[in-house]
Amino acid sequence: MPASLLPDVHIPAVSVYESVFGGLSDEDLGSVAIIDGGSGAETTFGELRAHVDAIAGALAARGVVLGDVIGLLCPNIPAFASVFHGILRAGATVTTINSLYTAEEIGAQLKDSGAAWIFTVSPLLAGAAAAATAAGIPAERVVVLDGAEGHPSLRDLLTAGEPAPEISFDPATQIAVLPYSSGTTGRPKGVMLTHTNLVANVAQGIGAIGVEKGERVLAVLPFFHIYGLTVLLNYALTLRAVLVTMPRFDLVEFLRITSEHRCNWLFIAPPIAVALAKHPVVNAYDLSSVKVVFSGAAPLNGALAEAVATRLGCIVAQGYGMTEASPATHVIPLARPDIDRSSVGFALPNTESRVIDPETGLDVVVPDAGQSEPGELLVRGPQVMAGYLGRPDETAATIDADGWLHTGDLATLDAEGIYRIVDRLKELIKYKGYQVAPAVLEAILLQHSGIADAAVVGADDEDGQEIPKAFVVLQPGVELGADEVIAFVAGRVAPHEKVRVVEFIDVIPKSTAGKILRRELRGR
Ligand code: AYL
Repeated sequence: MPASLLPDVHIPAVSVYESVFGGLSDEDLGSVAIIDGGSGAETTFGELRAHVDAIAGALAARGVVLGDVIGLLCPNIPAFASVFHGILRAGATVTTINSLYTAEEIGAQLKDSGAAWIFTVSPLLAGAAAAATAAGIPAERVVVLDGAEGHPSLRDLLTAGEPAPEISFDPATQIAVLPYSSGTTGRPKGVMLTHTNLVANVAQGIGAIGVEKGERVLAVLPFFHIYGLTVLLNYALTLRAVLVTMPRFDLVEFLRITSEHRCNWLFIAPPIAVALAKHPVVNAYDLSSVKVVFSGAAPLNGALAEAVATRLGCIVAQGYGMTEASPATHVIPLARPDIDRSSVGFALPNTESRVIDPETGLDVVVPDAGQSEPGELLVRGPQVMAGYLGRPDETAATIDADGWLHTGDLATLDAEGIYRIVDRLKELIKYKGYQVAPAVLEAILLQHSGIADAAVVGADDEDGQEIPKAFVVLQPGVELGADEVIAFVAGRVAPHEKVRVVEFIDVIPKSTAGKILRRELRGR
């Protein structure tokens, strides 16, 4: 059953700027687009668009041209929106960088993407500057939004007084963003998402769940990740909702901001659902404004979803997707409260979807009642990436000749057209909804002189959330504790990539071709 059951929507052939800001009415211009959750400072749509135009003008005047790549390393603050859209407006491509990354990780992304500039904030400048130096980016192209000696600031760009350039390009082929994802295997790769990919995913989302004009949307999920980027920065702003930004997750601050700013939509990842369902402090806040809690990025347990819905008296919905699909491909539509919350609902409008037997490549048989056998989920649609930057082989291994994106996730399908994600074929681990690439951690573990071999897989913590677990084979005669292994890795990676549990074993199970048998390790 490949075609979506939801009616197709029109996908405009326009740039992201045109799609988000093109149709602003006079009334929209004066209404609030973003509230800084910490300070309460407000930015109207008119101010936001003026900032976007000014940044585009300043960049063009400084030599930025169509197709240049610019790094953006910044937590969720209102200026992120101005900078992100300003760069796109100048015809350049944004490579969004995880703000928890180490200097080495930032440098690797800047180099791989060929970034010519980076935008950051002063608390992240040390890492950004080291990375920029490693990537050959001079200080005058390291913009520090809140200002720093020797660097341009946001104020400098906003007051440059240069008009936005007249840039024309084909939105179907022009790359808008280059987020990094490890996909089904290996290290993070640049995911080439075109303007049309992003515009399509917003239109498809509107065809399934509708945030209404003026509703308040809590923006705690990072804008640098494709979830925050598409659902918050593009989808919510296109619908003229109000983004309430939070630079980092802290439960009490999350509850305070939700309650004080009367937020209506909470877009979250499953670990926040655990806190909303279980933590006693939730009772101390008035969360009556919350209409929908929408979870994505990792599996949501059905009982957990029910517990959140009951405690908050709201709708809980779930979406599924991946960076390579801009990201959304499946969703539980708002109008279907009857659908099991542990499912990911239907394929989005304009999205074809299949479940195939990974051995035979044939579509699974969908029974009249109950679920099909699990198989690999394939999707095809206008939101699927153009490919991985500079990696034709990895692209071909992920998107087949007929345009189907092989997700590396195992799903079931029922006769009603509802999909359930039941497991993962690929090696990727999700920690709090963030990607953790086992290949990166395994390479670090092997740098330790006492470690002979290592494999990293996902394990469950006591709340049923996934955590990275390392299986380690020691060199003969070496004594090493789990804590030492954990500390060794922690000193070399971003906080979300830490190994959380270590098990020592005699040998890492491998196939005859030398591939780690991850399922076997996960099953232990
Ligand atoms: P990436 N259930 C189970 N696994 C999921 C789910 C889900 N609802 N969503 C994402 N994943 C896993 O690139 C799955 O393994 O994008 C998938 O291949 O960081 C991988 O995470 C992709 O991870 C939305 C809002 C999707 C958010 C998202 C999350 C995109 C995460 C649709 O509407």
